[in-house]
Formats: sequence, structure tokens, C-alpha cells
Amino acid sequence: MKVVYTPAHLLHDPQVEFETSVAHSPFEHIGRAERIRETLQADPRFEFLAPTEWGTAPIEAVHHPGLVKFLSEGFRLYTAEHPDVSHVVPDVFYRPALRDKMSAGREPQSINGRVGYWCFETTTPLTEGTYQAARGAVDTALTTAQLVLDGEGAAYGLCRPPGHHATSDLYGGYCFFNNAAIAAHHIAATTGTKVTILDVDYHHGNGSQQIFYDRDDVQYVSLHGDPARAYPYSIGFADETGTGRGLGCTTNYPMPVRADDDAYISALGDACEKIAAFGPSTLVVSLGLDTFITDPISDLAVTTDGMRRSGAVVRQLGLPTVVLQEGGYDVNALGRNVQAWLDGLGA
Ligand code: OKP
Ligand code: ZN
Repeated sequence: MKVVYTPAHLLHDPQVEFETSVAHSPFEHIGRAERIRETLQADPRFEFLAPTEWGTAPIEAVHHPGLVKFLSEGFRLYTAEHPDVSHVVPDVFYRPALRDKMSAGREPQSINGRVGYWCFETTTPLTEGTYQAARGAVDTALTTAQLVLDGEGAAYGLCRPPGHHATSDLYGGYCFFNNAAIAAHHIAATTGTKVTILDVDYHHGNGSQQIFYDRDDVQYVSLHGDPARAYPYSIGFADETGTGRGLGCTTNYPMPVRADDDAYISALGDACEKIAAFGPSTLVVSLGLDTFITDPISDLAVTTDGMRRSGAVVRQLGLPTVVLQEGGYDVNALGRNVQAWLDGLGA
């Protein structure tokens, strides 16, 4: 199986994350992608290649151009005013209720206000190299999609930073650009066919759901920790099924605490029936391995064998499949869990 990887991700190297009201070392760090690279490079079934450059047009087909502009210049403008800052994090959030009864707000002019206008939470620091790394992850996703459009049965993009929490207009949840959404839109728009995003990350992909919520050409199906207890807390419930033309094109499977391999595979089988009924030409998998039993920020109980079984269930769909990396924070197990999942898919 072809693997798309770029060392550009090393440019996003945060040293701190502000989470649960504490500043701690980040769960999302460069070692994650390096561990996956090392494991797959040691396995002769995987062939590595570098992404090509796609520019900003496919990003702006999904995201507000203002978000792209902010991420491209935000660190430079912020540190021009605050030279000692290495991790830019918002201190004001531009909540709509601030302007209750007034006209819609506009983007603030001051850089401090702009951070909170484009970012929705505190765990996603913007650093000096973040924009270049995020662009590399998008190029990785699009190059992986192109391999599949050109005839590969499946290909894997080692995207980092991840993407599925980024909405059309907001970044957060360790995500800047929504790699999977950009790839899915690119495939749907260039081929005129239907595409499904199957999101198996522990966290609900609120960004992917939002981007496609009113569309009938891209289906979004997600298995995730129940948002009643799990980040992002406010989206990903089973009664969210799409709107307008997109009604019925979103399906959520909120999972209970400690769901094990059998429980997970059972829900995944159900999800695959929904996908087969939709009839996509191509599948994009948002592959998070944070459903793993010892993941430090999650509470499901999927084992490495469950990862292999998951890949095998998806293989049964018989669809051209673009697999893109999302989360997974037990770094010691991350390489072998990706390897097992791709092995199940038929690497
Ligand atoms: C990114 B991906 C919980 C805070 C959660 C952000 C988690 C982002 C996960 N106290 N922090 O979906 O793996
Ligand atoms: Zn996750």
C-alpha cells in the first residue's frame, strides 16, 4: 500500500497544551507521526512517497478564505506585538451571544481579537511553523485521494496535524484545516460522484459533520465516544442526521464507556450498511486510533486485534478507500495499531 508522508509536520511542534484548566505537555505532538512512519517504513508492504503541492484553492473550496488568511499570517502578526510568545492561544472567544439583538459580528481588526474569532477552544496552539505543517497535511490528504482516483484500491495519508474538528470557519481540537473534508469535497467535485467519510476517531468529527450537514453528495458516518461525556461535548448525537438536501446523510454512533472489540465491530458493521445504502464511489476514512484501550485521553476498549478487525469490516465494502490519519495518543501502540488497521483493510 502507498503511504503519503511529509516531514513538514515537524514544523508544528507545540510544547504546551491548555486543557482541563491546566497547561501541560501536548498529547498531539511530533512523536505520534514519527512513530507511525517508523513502524510502516519497517514493513515492506508499505511504499512511501511525498505529497505534491495543491495550493490553497482546494482548501478554500471547504474553508472560509479568512481562516486561511488568518492561519497564514496570525503567528507573525501576533508575535510582532508580543515578541516573547511562542504558542498563540485565544483569550477572547467571539461568542455570537455577545452581540445578541445586534447585527452579526465582523472579524476584529486587532490580531488578539482575530485569534478568538477563528479559533473555538484553547488546546490548539498556533506556532511559528503551524501553517506550513497544516498545508502539508492537506497536500498529503489530496495526494492520497489522487492516488485512489488514479486507480489504487486504497492508500494511506499520514496527515498531521489532524483535521476533523476544523469547521468551515473555525480551527480547534488540534486541527487547523479539515484534511478529510477537503479530500472528500475534492473527489466529489472533480468526479461528480458521491463520497462517504467514515470517521472512526474516538472524538466526533464536528467539523466534518458541519461542513457536509446540508449536502447530499457527501455522507458523514461517525463512531465516537458519546458527546454526553466526550469532547467536543455538544455535537455528535444520534438524532443529528443532516438538514435540507442532506437530511439522512449524517449518521452518528455515540459509544458507551469501555465499549470493547465486539461492541465496536457490531456498530461498525451497522455503519457499513448505512454506507452501502448511500452508494458512494469512494470512501474516505478518518482514521483515529484513540479508541485504543490504553489511549490516555479516551475511554473505549478497542484492542490492536479490534483495529485489524475494523479494517477488515471496511474492506468488505469493496470501495476505493482513502485512509487519512486523525488522532491516537498512546504513542507506543500507535504505529502497530495503524499497521493492524491497514492490514485488515488489505495493505
Ligand atoms: C483531536 B482528535 C478534553 C479536551 C479535549 C482536545 C481533543 C482533541 C482530539 N478535556 N482536547 O479527534 O483526536
Ligand atoms: Zn480523537
